[in-house]
Amino acid sequence: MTQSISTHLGAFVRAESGRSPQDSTLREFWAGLSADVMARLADNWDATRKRYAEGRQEHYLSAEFLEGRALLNNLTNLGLVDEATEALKEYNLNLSDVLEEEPDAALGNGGLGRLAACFLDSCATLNLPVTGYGILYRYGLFKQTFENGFQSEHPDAWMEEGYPFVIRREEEQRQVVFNDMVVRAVPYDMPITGYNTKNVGTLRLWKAEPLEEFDYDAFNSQRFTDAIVERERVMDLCRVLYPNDTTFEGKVLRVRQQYFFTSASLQEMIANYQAHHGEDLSDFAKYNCIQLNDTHPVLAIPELMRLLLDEHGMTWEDAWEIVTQTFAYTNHTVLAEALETWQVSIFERLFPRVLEIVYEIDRRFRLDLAERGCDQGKIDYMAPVSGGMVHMAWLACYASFSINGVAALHTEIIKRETLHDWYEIWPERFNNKTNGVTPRRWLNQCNPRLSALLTELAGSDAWVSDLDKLADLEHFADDPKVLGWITEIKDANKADFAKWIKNRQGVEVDPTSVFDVQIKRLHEYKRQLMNAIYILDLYFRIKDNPEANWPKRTFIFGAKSAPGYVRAKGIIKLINEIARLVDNDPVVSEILTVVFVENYNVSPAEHIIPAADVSEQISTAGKEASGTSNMKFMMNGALTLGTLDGANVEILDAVGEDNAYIFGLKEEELAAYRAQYQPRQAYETVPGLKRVLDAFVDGTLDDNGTGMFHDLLMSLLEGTNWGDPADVYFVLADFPAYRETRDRMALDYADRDAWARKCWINICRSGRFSSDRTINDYAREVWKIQPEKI
Ligand code: GPU
Repeated sequence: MTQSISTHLGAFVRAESGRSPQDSTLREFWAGLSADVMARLADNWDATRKRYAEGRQEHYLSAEFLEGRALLNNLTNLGLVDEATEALKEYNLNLSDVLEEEPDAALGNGGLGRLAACFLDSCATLNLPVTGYGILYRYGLFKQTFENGFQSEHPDAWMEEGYPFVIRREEEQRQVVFNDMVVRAVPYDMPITGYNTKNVGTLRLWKAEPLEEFDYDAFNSQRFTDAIVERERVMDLCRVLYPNDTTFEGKVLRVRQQYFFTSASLQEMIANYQAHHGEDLSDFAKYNCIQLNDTHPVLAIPELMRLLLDEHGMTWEDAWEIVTQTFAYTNHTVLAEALETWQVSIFERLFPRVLEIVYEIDRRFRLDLAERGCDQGKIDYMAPVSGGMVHMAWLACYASFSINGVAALHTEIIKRETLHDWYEIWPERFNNKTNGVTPRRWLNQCNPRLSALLTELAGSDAWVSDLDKLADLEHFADDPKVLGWITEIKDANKADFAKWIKNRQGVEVDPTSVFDVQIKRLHEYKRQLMNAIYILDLYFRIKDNPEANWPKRTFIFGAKSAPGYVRAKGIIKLINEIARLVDNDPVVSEILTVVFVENYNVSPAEHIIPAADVSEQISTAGKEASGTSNMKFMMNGALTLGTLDGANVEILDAVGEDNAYIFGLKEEELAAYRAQYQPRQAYETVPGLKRVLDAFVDGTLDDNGTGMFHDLLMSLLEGTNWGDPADVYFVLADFPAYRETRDRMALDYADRDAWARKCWINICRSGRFSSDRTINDYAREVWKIQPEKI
């Protein structure tokens, strides 16, 4: 199709609305325009799929893909933004209004799911034969509202009104067999377009459906409920994304989900192999590589064994050889509470044959280690099955040829601690792949002003698919004219944000204030609480001395808490109460504003990040495996205020100490610090701290009688009765350094040229944090795949 969008838009909209375009809604225009885009990419998509099916491929298995919106991404990749803008003008519509109609595909919790989405974007752009496999959740991550400052959760029926970017492929369905049910796995494919390429990759999301639509016998004999009960039991499987980020919950439905999508995906890989390379599966690993995105898809390991043994008649030795050459495992956290361990009894109930295979892997593992001279204690610790539990990470480490962490520091920690015993035996399996983010969505699309400047200065848009090119622009850091433009662009982005948030939440923010942002899941280790304590302390300092020359600041938060994570919910309420306290104070509200963006998600992030001045990356050293918002901020010219944790370490290495604000205890200092740490002493002696913490409970802030704020205070001062020490995450220990650094940063902002210079250096040195760099590293060092340009 080479005709312009305006030729067909009316017809596509009519097909959606059953009305004339003049009478159609914005939503119907969105659907119509999206349908046009799908029509335009169809042939290339098909050609790409066929091409990839023939050669060596990589399969990215992930329980989460946090895609966000698709239309602007696809319009940009197809070079259709201007045409779409013009076509909509004929109906007196704005492209941006139409784009805002699209729901976010929030099939992920946070960093891990968004990373998977960035990776697919890079694979498409780099023409790499990679397919993503996941689950078509009917309900994505819950929608968050604040009710009197408390988080409440609502279902996110993101595709209930129709979603044009997935195609149901009925004819490619599989069957997944559980002990107590057999389900159909129906694939829904989402096209993944790339920048400056015709290749279109695929995200395949499986949906569970009953074998028979309906039990007609039951229905005909008037037992209507019976007829639908079984159907609903199957549909339950894909109903909802588990809303936990970096915590494990041993729910039966969750393990069902994991087995469901891994089994369906493997069956397809085998069928595809046989269609192209013959019945004999000996060369399976020559043509297929599978990346396990954390342990969520690790059931693929015993399931591939089962398929090779039981369905394809292979010997154990041959099957194991294939399995151990196929899988690569990425670890995304060192937090103990995230490690998935399933009760043997659950496996027994759902898939006894898979359990049998896991036991056999375990038996051979134990023999293997005994032969290597390991003692019984070590063998018991490392074994895939122990204490009535299946340890998914241990299984992954034993069967995978590659084990990687997601930032240099993180990889060192898993080698030294989390996975040390495996590292001792198989050091060659371990490697680092520092995360990255796609510069298409996170710079080119979300920050058109800055992108236009980069393209103009560079003389082309080649940087969009080769972010290292920005390094050539660094010399403009000494050009006062360019520094002026950088400041103007940031100010315009901040004015846009102010309009957006006013419209969304009714909050007024001053675009001339410093925009200081922390957006990420709510977790104690990420230390939103330390940020809140700073703001409350600043509030009191301003009250003490209102005449001093306080820089104007806007503190922006975005965060969802897992619904069952009570303390995280307490922190949300606390921040909302501080926002209210500040807002109600006639003096302080002239200087400070606190905004908690409701229902933080991918598309809000696209409004927030281009407007940020300060990027809060303040996790306890050693706890944030990588972080990825830190990279998005850097690319958009926000300066990092951070600890030496995760990828912050590498950001600092890239930009140098003059261009980042680093503070706090280092990972290697924490153990010794803990031995003598007395949070109560900090509370008594650090100036201002007692006043702030007392305000949690003395009536200054109101938790509506829930006791939440008291619990927060106790977590800092007393520890908990289940054995955690006080202030596990060193909030009070790092607070003085944080306050000093953050104060200094706010003052530095006044010199806009000096500030802009730092921003520019951050932007120009962000090349290594493009997910293109990450994916090229995986492709070369782990997946051993080559570009296949159609
Ligand atoms: N991460 Br495990 C998640 O978002 N969810 C998880 O379940 C696990 C890890 C995050 C890490 O916390 C973050 O540091 C990292 O940048 C991200 O994965 C991608 O690797």
